[in-house]
Amino acid sequence: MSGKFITLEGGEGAGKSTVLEVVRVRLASRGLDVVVTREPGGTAFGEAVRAIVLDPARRDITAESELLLMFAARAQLVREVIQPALAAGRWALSDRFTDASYAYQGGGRGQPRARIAELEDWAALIKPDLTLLLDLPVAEGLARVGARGHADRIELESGDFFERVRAAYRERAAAEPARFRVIDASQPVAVVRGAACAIIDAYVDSVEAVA
Ligand code: Z5A
Repeated sequence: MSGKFITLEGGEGAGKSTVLEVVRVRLASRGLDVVVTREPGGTAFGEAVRAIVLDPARRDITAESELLLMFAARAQLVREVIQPALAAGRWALSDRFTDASYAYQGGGRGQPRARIAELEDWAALIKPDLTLLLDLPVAEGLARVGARGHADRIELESGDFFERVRAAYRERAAAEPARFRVIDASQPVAVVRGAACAIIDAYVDSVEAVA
């Protein structure tokens, strides 16, 4: 069976980190060899970019620079980690990918969709096979991350910014129903985890059925 690429997306505090581990374990229990990564990050170069873009002291970064930095990290991650994994028949699981650029830099910052699509074509190269979108009211997500007591550069944005991010994610999910599965992330953790496992089981079954 050839490797598949699965991504987790959602706004602040939606529970991606919480769900990531349960998805990884579920895939492994199906006998799949899984590479787990995150964005921005996942490579030495990408983690260096992450430190810059999330640094709350870097108030000077322009919307254009931010978009290019996200794709610089992504170009490296795809070529260094994801493509080699898929080529070897492994599965790749990423905490965020290009949909986050459409949501944050497109929806949040107002960067033109066509510009992001162009970058996607030549820098990202690949699209996820399956994307789990953890959807949560903005206020609830911000309350969850606010409990941490520290905010990164993007978390310092306004509620309006995160409403635009959420709307952009939901728009993308509606436009690509075959790839997206939307989970109501306001449900208790156990329910969200159960929903993620059911989606993964059904997806792996469907892949095995055509293999
Ligand atoms: N970004 C971008 O702008 N453009 C891009 O192209 C890419 C990324 C790829 C990455 O930061 C930032 O980069 C991100 C988008 C931007 N924006 N910011 N900031 P990150 O990876 O550090 O942050 P994050 O992706 O937003 O993750 P997060 O804030 O840590 O949230 P999360 O992983 O989705 O949630 P969590 O850590 O699993 O849960 C948060 C808390 O809620 C925690 O205490 C949990 O115990 C609790 N939780 C989780 N689920 C539940 C439920 N169901 N009920 C109650 N409580 C829950």
